[in-house]
Amino acid sequence: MSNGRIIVITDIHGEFEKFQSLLNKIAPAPEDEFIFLGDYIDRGKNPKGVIDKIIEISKTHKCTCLMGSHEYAYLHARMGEEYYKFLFWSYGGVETAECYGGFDEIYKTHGEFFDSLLPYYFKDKYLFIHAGIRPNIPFEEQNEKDFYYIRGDFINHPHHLPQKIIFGHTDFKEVQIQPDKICLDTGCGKYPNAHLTGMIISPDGKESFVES
Ligand SMILES: [Mn+2]
Repeated sequence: MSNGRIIVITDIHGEFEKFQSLLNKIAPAPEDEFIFLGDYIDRGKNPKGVIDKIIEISKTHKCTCLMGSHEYAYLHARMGEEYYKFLFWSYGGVETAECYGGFDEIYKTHGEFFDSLLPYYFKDKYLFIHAGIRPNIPFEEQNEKDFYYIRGDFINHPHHLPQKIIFGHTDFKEVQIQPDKICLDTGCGKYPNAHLTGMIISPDGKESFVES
């Protein structure tokens, strides 16, 4: 057991000020650890600042960074796949390319970060993942794309894994708390007045939420 808190943040979407404001409110202690659930980029104006900040945090804190649908789309767009090029440019990639000074510059600047992103993370009684899993299919047989893109099929059905799943990807006005899952995406990057919401798991297992 660690004596630090676990701080979970998802779907920052380039909103550097909201990210910084949330960090100020959380006031991380050296023993705290961070888990980021993906979607660092797209829509907001400063995705480069967001990723630079995460890299900075990772020098002083344990950080686990997961792949989001937007990073997955960027990496596949980069490999020339038309469908992902369409997704990238249709859902906020314009702002990201502008911030980095070009599409290729994103990878030139932060390729190492993109290549280090994990598909999911099991810890204690939790599974952390960007979008979810497909219910009623064993974990070993899951399709990786569902980890980044699934919505209603996951959200509206019990998943029957022993872990509680903490995820983002689908935005709601408030944090969605169900017995077997919690969605933390409160629309940051999508709506000007939306908060970025962080989840804190204290060493005694208590769950709480902080807004930017
Ligand atoms: Mn998102």
